[in-house]
This record gives sequence, C-alpha cells and structure tokens, in this order.
Amino acid sequence: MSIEIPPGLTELLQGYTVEVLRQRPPDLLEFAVQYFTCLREKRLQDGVVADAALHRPHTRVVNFDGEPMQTDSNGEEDEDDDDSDFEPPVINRYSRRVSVCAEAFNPDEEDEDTEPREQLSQVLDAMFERRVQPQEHVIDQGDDGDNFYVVERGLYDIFVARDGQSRCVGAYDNHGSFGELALMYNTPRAATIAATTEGALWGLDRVTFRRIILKNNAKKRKMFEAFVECVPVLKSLEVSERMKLVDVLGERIYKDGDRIIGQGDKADCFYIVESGEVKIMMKSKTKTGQEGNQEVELTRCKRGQYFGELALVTNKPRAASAYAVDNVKCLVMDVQAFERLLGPCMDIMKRNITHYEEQLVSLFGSSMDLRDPGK
Ligand code: 1OR
Ligand code: 1OR
Repeated sequence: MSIEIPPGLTELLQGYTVEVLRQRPPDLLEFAVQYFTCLREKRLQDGVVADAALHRPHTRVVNFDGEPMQTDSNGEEDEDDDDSDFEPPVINRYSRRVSVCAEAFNPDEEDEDTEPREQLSQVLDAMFERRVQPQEHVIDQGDDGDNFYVVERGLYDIFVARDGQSRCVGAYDNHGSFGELALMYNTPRAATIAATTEGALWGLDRVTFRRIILKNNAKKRKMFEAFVECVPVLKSLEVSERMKLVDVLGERIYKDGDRIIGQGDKADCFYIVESGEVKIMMKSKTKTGQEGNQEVELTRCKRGQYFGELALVTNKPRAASAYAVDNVKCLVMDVQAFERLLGPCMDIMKRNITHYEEQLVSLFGSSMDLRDPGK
C-alpha cells in the first residue's frame, strides 16, 4: 500500500526530536507546545506565507512493499479525533509490522551505512504512535516479538505467568520502555504488558530495532572491548569476565573543572579514565586535626587508570575529590557490578591502597585512617 507523507513533516518532527534529545525536557507535550509555537512565531517574523508547503498537493509517496495496512487492535484505522491545530507527532503509524520472521542478524556484519543523524532519521521514520485503552494488552507473554515500545504516557502493568499463575511484577508509570527482550534474543515475549489507563506509546518495528539499535550497541561494545583490554588493573580478568564487564559499563563525559567525586560523599560508582585527565584533591588537615578548606593535589589519573575504588572497598565515604581537567570521558560501573565482577582485581587494588596510606603519612604527617578498621 502507499501512503503520502506531506513535504516537511519528517524535517519538522526531526527538529523537534533533536531538541528533545538535546534538552531532555520533563514534559514532552509542554515542550512540544513551546517548540512549535516558537517555530510558528519565527515563521511569522520571517514573513513566510503560511500556506505554501503545507497545502500543496504534491507529496512524497512511500511504498511499503504491498504490505496490508495494519489497524490497531481496537479495529480503528485512524484516531484523529483531535480538533486542535497541532496534532501530536504521528510518524508512519501505518507502517507497524505485525508479522515476525526470525531473521538472522549479526550486527557486526551489517554494512557500515549511515551517520548517526541519518540513523536517527531512520528510527523516526519507522516509529509509529499507538494509542491504548484501559485493559488493552500491548504485549502477551509467549507471543513472538514484533515491536519495541517507548511509553509516552499512561500506566501499564507487567504480568509474568509461571506454573499457570500470573503475577503482577511491576508497572510503568508514564515512563520507560519495554519489549526489547524478544527482539534482542529472538525469544517469545517474557511478560504481558497491559494498560491500566488510556495511554500512548511510540513503537519501533523489529527490523529497524535490530538493524539500528542493536548495531549501535555492538559498536559500543567493540569500542569498550578494545579499551578494556588495555586497562592495567583489569589484566587479571579472564576474557569472558571482561566481556561481562563491557555489558555493565556506562560512559560519562565531564567538562573542565567538573567535580566527578566529592570528598566525604557516599560512594556508588567506580571509574576508569577513558580520555582526558582527572585531578585527585584532598582537603588538608588543620593542626587540631580538623579538615581544612584548602585542597591539596594528590595525583592525576590518565587514560587507563582508575579511581573511586577506595570507598567501595572500604565501605567508607569518598577519601578525596576528583575533578575533570579539560574534557574527560570515564567508563563507570555501579557498586553492584564492581562487587560482582571485579573480585579478581581486588588484590591489585588493595596493594595500591597500601601505597595511598604510605603517601598519606608523608604528605600530611599523620596516619589518617583510609581503611575501615573493621575490615
Ligand atoms: P519482551 O520482548 O520479552 C515483554 O516483552 C517485556 O516486558 C520484556 O521484553 C521486557 O521489556 C518487559 N521479566 C521479563 N520482562 C519484563 C520484566 C520482567 N519486566 C518488564 N519486562 N521481570 C520484572 C522485573 C521488575 C522479571 C520477572 C520475573
Ligand atoms: P574514593 O572512592 O575514596 C576518591 O574516592 C578517590 O581518589 C579514591 O577512591 C582513590 O581512587 C583516589 N588517597 C586516597 N584516595 C586517593 C589517593 C590517595 N590517590 C588517589 N585516590 N593518596 C594519594 C596517593 C598518590 C594518599 C593520600 C595522601
């Protein structure tokens, strides 16, 4: 079947989406109102005749390979019942794929096609809006996976059936996404997702999800893998352990002067410097043994070096502060992953902590206790 996309629609929605991704506003609808109002004002200021592009009949025709038009599960083909001037973005909503093929897809073998911007536009082109009613099942456990969904609004219960018993194990409350497991691992749906209020979702079909989203994950994985290989403290890990590590690592970016860790703070992460330099500073002690305001530079961590392990190992607050020098990229791991995966590196870290203690004495002339005496 063929559908017509009015000229300018894709660009309009892309512009909005890029701003959303850039600014991460808490209220998408409010942000949309502001964004499009600004656009309209700008157009009026620019003196552009409003009519031109919007009402001209020549439109781009997109053909979906003779695929039958899909209707929503409530049988409606079109839910355009809104009278307002501006309709919420609806992108190729008819392109929803219901059929599933267990296509073999290896993200590593896929062509190096497009730029991130082009990929974003492909994702947007493929996304469709799905409105749901209370009690409607978006996903049924055991089905084949067709789409991945991002919640725009509404409440959704998660049910998991085991031994013939279905249990509510959680819910999405106006946020979140679901439906990725069946698409990533080619498995039946692991849970039932049922709307409990009226709601709206953004769907992305299986093929696009796998082609673009999984491919990007694979790229990220490759990049991290190469780097993790050359981090000295991780040398004691087996290859399979390093692979697991790559799955739990996140990446954070800091600007010059940003405080990454604050002395005395509660600790939740471990860091490895990927690029740039991190300055470790400690507040000096006064003669009376109290913490002064003056910070002393202890050391700098460069690419491949780690910091933030001490508080995790000792279960104490952060012993020092860490600041970005210029732009810094760090790989970050939460405390659960640190404890689960970095056991084999603990000896090296503990040995290094002994060095901190020796330096502490020579720097501050006191034997400040870095370790938990109970450990
Ligand atoms: P899917 O493609 O398998 C159902 O389709 C989706 O429900 C699934 O992807 C997840 O995105 C989402 N166990 C399995 N799937 C879950 C769970 C879940 N929660 C959300 N989904 N558990 C609940 C964890 C709070 C584990 C239950 C034992
Ligand atoms: P953290 O979790 O306590 C601050 O957060 C981090 O700074 C700490 O882990 C270490 O990773 C890092 N003494 C204490 N922490 C240090 C030191 C250090 N150097 C780096 N960090 N000393 C400097 C040794 C050159 C001894 C103190 C004088």
